[in-house]
Amino acid sequence: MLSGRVLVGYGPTSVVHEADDRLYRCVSRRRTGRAICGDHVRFSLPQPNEGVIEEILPRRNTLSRTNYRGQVRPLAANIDCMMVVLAPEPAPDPELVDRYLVLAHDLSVKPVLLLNKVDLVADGGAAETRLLGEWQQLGVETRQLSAKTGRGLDSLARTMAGGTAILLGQSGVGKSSLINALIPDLPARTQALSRTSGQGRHTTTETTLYPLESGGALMDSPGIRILRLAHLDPPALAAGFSEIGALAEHCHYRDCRHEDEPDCAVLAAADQGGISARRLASYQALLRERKAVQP
Ligand SMILES: Nc1nc2c(ncn2[C@@H]2O[C@H](COP(=O)(O)OP(=O)(O)OP(=O)(O)O)[C@@H](O)[C@H]2O)c(=O)[nH]1
Ligand SMILES: [Mg+2]
Ligand SMILES: [Zn+2]
Repeated sequence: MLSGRVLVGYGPTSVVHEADDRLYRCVSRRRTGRAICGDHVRFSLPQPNEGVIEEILPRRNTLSRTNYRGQVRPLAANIDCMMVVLAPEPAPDPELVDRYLVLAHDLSVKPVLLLNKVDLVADGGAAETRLLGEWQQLGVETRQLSAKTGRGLDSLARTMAGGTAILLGQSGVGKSSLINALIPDLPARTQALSRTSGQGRHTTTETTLYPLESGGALMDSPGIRILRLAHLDPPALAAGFSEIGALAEHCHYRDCRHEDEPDCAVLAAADQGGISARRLASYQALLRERKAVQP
């Protein structure tokens, strides 16, 4: 029996990186379920070029989202750090970032916000810095970098050593460009992936893991516009907005929804600028969405 880590899954087929650095195409069995990017697996090799996954080792965590039909879709497993990438172009979607932070909190994974393409901001990025400031105040680590000029990449590589980090964010923010800048032999690795999977040219339509020499790993993921979190229950959603939770204790009603109730400490704070009204709107949108799916 061999063991390794799943680099990418295409339905029942996956590419596994074995301990001695070889790649194998493997199929999952109904009994074990489908292996996903980041899984640690044990597999047998009944034929030289096709393995069979015999066991998926218990997942430390699973990053999932709800699809448009309300089904939970696992994207990747065994993650230590969620790197949410934003850029001056395409324009940031702050609500999407709030949602990633909810997910990170739920998985007990450290979030880091990466502002990429800082080479494009002429005025030192006043608008972007203001935007990042909102999350910084909540204790979220933020970094400014450029895949194009290399700014900030050395220190990013040092933070990643050891763990598994996933790059997430809208399409076009530069996730794949960052991977390309951080992994010098990326073209060769992509070719090896395509050769092994037999899926033709490898693209970033599937979340893909790249092992790092430091022992850690970096995952690239396809860009998304909407992050649905209908699989998280209201307490899990609330936990992602700690500044709201702290104030909710002072609301008149214990089950206050912070919408139009009298003596609501959260609404009062949002009015006076004590908390971000934008974040409160993000939270309420999540609750509404959840109600629409599971009334
Ligand atoms: N100026 C500048 N352009 C960048 C930088 N990083 C990426 N780009 C450009 O932004 C565009 C999108 O980059 P990608 O790396 O494909 O973006 P992505 O996040 O992987 O997009 P998806 O795979 O669609 O989710 C490309 O044209 C890159 O050349 C940067 O730091 N500065
Ligand atoms: Mg990409
Ligand atoms: Zn309230």
